Amino acid sequence: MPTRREILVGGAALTAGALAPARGVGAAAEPAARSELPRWEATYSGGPAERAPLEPGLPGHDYTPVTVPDGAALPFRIVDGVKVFHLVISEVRHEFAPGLVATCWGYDGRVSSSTIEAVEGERVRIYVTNRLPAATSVHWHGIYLPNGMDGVGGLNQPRIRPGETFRYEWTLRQHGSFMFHSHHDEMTQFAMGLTGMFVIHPRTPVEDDHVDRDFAILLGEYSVEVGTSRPNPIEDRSFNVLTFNGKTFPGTSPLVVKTGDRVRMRIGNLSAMDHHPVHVHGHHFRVTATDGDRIPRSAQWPETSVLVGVGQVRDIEFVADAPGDWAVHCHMTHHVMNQMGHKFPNLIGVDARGLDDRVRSLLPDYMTMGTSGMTDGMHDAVPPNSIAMRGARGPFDEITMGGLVTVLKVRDRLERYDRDPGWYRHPPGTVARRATREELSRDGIAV
Ligand SMILES: [Cu+2]
Repeated sequence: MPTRREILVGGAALTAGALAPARGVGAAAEPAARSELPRWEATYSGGPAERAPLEPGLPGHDYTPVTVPDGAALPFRIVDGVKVFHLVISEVRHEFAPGLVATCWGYDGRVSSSTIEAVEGERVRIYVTNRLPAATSVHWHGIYLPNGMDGVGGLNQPRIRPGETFRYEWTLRQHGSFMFHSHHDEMTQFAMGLTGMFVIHPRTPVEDDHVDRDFAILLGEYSVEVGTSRPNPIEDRSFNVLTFNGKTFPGTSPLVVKTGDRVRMRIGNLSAMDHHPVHVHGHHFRVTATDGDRIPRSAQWPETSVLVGVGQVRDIEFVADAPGDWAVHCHMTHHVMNQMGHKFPNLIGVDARGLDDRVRSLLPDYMTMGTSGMTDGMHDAVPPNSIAMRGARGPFDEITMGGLVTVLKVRDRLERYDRDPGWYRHPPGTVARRATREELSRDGIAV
């Protein structure tokens, strides 16, 4: 029987005799040359695995590096025309936000914020050293490669035992936004932080692809119980530390751009259980690529929120033409909360004065949900090594979000991208404020 791929590759000529063997049924059934195939049929696996590699691409010359907020691209060296990386996996003391440090596992000393950056056509050799107390393996998510380099422990390779160094090597045959992650004891190792992004730049410019700011952002979620210092891998529902590149608001660095910049955000999601609709304020964007491929211009669609499912990448692009401080956040309200956001009795509308003191004699960490919601000074006192469930000082008042939140800072004048320009200064008369008695009277508003 022909495989699905053989049918696709064989095209219409084969469907006439679909029950016949794929080969040996005459010239009409010979697969067409790959270059003659329609786009989608030609790209299911990138073509023959062993293709002569091209010269390694260099940052600033062959590509403009991505910006990894709160993270970094992995260093490399070039040896005999091959780009060589060394990915060390180890325990990491990681700060999710000021006040919350946990012992996690990370790539290159970072939790969920290391990016491998390469160029289409070059050959990569990635040494993976395991300094964990547990075995692991690394899967290169969405990337065309020989089956034995795919990194699924047990299926494609032996597990990488503690102390061992494995070598992965293949030639990159595509470009786009991809990811890498552990594929051994996945539940535990994702929960501990073993995720990263893998960006492959195009060898030749792609039409309509140029951007001024190119951000790589990986979503994640952790469960760090108050009073503990390691993520809990058993958690499957109530994640209380949700992260952009391993940081949770207010620990996330802002995304700094100049007015008029073309901006790309490559948003990957390697959360354990949750899809995240990421919403960008102040701008509409186009969804321009997935980890499957760049979307033809005619098929890109406009959005204000992009749903990034677990195991998916979405590229979005827009022109940042609106100066200001614009929130960028997951639109799931429970994903814009930090620790302690999920275990409170609902006391909305209840007079709970004095309740905390009485319950704390039994449960020292007890805190009642505010009687008008979560904004009744709930961040003032938190147990050691924990962060408020939400809240950061803003320029006007407290910002009542935590978790999957960052700020897109669009500025007319900007000296440098790598420094927080501070809060936006609004033109006079453009900030919402308390209405005056005269205004209410003039417009017939009775309050
Ligand atoms: Cu979310």
